[in-house]
Amino acid sequence: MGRSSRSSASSSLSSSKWRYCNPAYYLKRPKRLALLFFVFVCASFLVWDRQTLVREHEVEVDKLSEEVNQLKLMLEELKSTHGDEDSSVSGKSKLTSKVLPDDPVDIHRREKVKDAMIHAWSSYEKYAWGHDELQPQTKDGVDSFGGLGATLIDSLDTLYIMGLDEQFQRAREWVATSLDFNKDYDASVFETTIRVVGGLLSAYDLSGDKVFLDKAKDIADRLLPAWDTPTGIPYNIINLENGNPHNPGWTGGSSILADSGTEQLEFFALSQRTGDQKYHQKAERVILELNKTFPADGLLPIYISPDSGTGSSSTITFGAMGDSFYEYLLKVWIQGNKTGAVKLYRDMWEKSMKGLVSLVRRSTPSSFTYICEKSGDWLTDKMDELACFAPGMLALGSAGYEPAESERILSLAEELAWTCYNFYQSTPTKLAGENYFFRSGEDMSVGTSWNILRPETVESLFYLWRLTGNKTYQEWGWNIFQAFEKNSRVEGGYVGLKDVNTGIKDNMMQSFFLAETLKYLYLLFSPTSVISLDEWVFNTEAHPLRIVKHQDGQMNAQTDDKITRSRGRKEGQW
Ligand code: DMJ
Repeated sequence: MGRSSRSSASSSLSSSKWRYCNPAYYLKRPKRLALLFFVFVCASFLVWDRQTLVREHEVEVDKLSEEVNQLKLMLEELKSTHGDEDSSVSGKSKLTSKVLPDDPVDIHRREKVKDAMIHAWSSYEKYAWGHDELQPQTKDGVDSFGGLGATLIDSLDTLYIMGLDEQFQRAREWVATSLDFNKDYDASVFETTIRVVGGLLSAYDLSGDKVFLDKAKDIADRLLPAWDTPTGIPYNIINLENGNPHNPGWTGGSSILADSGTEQLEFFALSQRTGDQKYHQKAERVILELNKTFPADGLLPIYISPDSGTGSSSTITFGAMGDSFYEYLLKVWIQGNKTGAVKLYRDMWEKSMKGLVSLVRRSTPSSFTYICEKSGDWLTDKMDELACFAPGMLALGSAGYEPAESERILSLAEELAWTCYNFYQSTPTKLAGENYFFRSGEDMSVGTSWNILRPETVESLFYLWRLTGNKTYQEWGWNIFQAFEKNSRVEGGYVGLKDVNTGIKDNMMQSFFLAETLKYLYLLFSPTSVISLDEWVFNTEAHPLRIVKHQDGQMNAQTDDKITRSRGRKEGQW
């Protein structure tokens, strides 16, 4: 092909490329014009549609960010009114009564306490499931309370409060399917009431699950024959299968004061929740009987005759065998909404506090305040760690006095708490012994030197912190917790110490370590709205029982339905 023919072919190709831009091309071809128009309309619609969508999204995004801002403001407002709450506590909102803000240190500390609970509980699950208590060194279970799953029941509410839901559910299943009270076992009426009845009622109040109430009723019914005595003051031991009651041989036939006067909270609560008054009547009769001969100083000896209702010449103490009788006088008054119906309890308690004040002495040289024990007219300068519940009790009851007295009682509570804290600080392990002697010029010296993971001091620190807002009590509690971590934590759980001076360990994880010690420590670092003291009263094993608000302010039995409504679980409250 020659040069001229190649050039004419290329010019015709180029003209065919540009012909689509020439309007005349389309005028001659109407179908193509229509197609072009259609493509143009579609493209324009697409662009318009995208732009509208973008505009709509922008409006939506603006609206949402405005809502986010409003929610942030509401959250801030809620935080400043109620204190910030850790949703991991249970994933539920809680009633609030006091304004004490949460802070990062508290959050960190309660997580550490929760870790401790997880360690204690999972060790129990692994090595002692269904038994009363775990022996962490030998990694096995022991049935110290007749095989009623004491640790499991004692732990229910702690698990619930800490938001350990899976663990709680596993324990709930065991209660529903394996807990059997029909045992040929001579049980302590006191221990069974405070741990088992109290633990089940608390689990019921928190979860609303009726299985706990049914079981509480079952065991309480088995305990009831213990009150069938001439005075209504109970025998302290009963066979769970055949209902035969008796007192321990070593009391010489007497009933023990604390064992006989520490069932009122649980039995009153049970009557309220079942509508059956019999529990209330049995427990109240004890107090009415003791009130007949109640002395002006409100102090009773630890041995009481169930036949005559009078005390024998035995020790008066706020420690072992006396302690929780005094505690329950105050707490029944709180449980009963502080009304006329329960005024007797407050009056008796105030008398007893006069008695307590008469037993108070100060050590030399450091002026530690302590509560003596009394035998006849003789005072012994000895105080049990068990009596360290008293600072908390005094603080809790101080509000019912006129202002000047209230201040005096609160300040006594604070002095006693300082002494109890020093029971811990004065030993090489920083854990308290079982009791202390105060000798002139020597301040405190440990007597019985074991530590069995008891809760009383941290219990008092919890009340004092709640009621005064003084963070010093949290610091003291944290120091005690660290000493437990250092000395008592072992691979298989937590153990007590045979001797707080040497740190030699024992082989027992007491159920009250999970029920009380860890619970009070956790609450010490939680917002005050978590188990508010306006809504709950703790039994002596630290099981919170909901205070039922009565319309008429009376302590009458309520139906289950009324309780459920007053519990307010539907609103997700505690
Ligand atoms: C618990 O069982 C109760 O707190 C009781 O009132 C006293 N003893 C233990 C804890 O130390």
